[in-house]
Amino acid sequence: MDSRETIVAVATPRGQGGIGVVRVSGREAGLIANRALSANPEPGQIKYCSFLDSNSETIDRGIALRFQAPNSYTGEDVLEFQGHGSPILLDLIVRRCMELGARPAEPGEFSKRAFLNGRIDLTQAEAIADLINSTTESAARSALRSMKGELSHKVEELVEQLTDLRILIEASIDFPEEEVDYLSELGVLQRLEALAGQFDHVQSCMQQGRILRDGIKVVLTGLPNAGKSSLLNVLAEQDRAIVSSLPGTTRDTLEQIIDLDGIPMEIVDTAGIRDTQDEIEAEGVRRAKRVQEDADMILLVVDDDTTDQSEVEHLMSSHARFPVLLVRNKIDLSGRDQSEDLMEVCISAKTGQGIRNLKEKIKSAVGYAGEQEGTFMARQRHVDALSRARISLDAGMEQLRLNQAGEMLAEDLSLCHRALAEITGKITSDELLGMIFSSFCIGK
Ligand SMILES: Nc1nc2c(ncn2[C@@H]2O[C@H](COP(=O)(O)OP(=O)(O)OP(=O)(O)O)[C@@H](O)[C@H]2O)c(=O)[nH]1
Ligand SMILES: [Mg+2]
Repeated sequence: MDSRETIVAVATPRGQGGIGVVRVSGREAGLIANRALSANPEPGQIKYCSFLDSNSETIDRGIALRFQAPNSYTGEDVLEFQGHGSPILLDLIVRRCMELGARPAEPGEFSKRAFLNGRIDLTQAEAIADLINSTTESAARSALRSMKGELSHKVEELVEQLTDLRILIEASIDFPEEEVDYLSELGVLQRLEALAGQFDHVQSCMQQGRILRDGIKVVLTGLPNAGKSSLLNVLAEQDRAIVSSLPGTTRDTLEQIIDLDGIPMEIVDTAGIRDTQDEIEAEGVRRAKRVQEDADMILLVVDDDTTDQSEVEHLMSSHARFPVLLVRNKIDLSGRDQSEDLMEVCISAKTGQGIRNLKEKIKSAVGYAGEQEGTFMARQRHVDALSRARISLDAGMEQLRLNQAGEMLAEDLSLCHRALAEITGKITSDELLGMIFSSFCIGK
């Protein structure tokens, strides 16, 4: 990608609509405005005018907006055509812009330029894509906070303190005889420990944000007739899956996404697990086992009225390698009360008893504390970089504690700093940028 080229794309979704927007960014934007508009707005102004083809025939009439570098979304000269939402007309406008020197934009290229021109940092660019893709209100609100820079701000605070400490430590290395005394006099270890505490805080905020962004996948499993499909229907608040008193009703896996207090939660209903001669049911059982592999959590549903404790324990142990929540269903028949066990919950899919409690236990099992003031959206990439930074910080503290090695400490803190800089994009690779921006939609 040559960042000096002028790019063009339709910025509104494909299809008919009231309005359609074509966006142009780059140094030819002014020239295109001159040639393709019946009246050229001043930068920062809007003008109602005709959009013209190469014969000066009108393609459409609408509003044109111009922004002058650096005061635009991309930081470059920008022109926007806001016409009617007809794919044919929008394509004609794009073609006209290409005749005048623009080329089609790649996915996310406008935002990539905004990043490269220093208009936004990397977490903000990512938050724009996350905002567009949000599936719950909480997720959208959190993405907006990240877009405004709250995630970067938290990381910047860590970077600032780290930088102060690095300066002190680097200075002490220049005077090796006094190094150790100097470091302890300044309370460097205590300050590093305090910083580690702040890392933990940011990490837990990020983890919340990541759950909001990525959602969670929960798989229902258990013996036939335990009430898995009934539970799916209760959680989905609709008659989604077939329920019957015949064991072996469900065969195909069935997915439904629900809003679990702000978390997009995908629930998967599966065939009841049993040995069977029925070829189709046996395939259902195989699929049920496969889908467990990439679940964040498994809800092991048992019929509390008919399943004895040894059977429950056997089922639990056969799922020991997964994060499992035991769901004792049909308590309207068994008469059991609530369970004290954190990883166990008593419900009735029939009466709805215990469902609220089940939702709370799922949230706490995946480590979600609910949307709070200041919850920002984050990605796995951020969580990973922060934990790498934390590992280097810990290693540095070990060097100081055990070996009194100031130079090794300085080296670890430099690695820590690098990992933090990756989050906001101060240090990036082309490969990473390619990965991030290619997942954007075209025109953003
Ligand atoms: N009394 C009572 N009956 C329930 C409850 N939950 C489910 N059932 C009944 O149990 C039977 C089996 O329910 P399903 O939801 O089809 O069970 P399943 O686990 O999906 O069964 P398979 O798909 O065959 O594996 C149905 O007759 C339901 O009406 C409950 O909480 N209380
Ligand atoms: Mg079923």
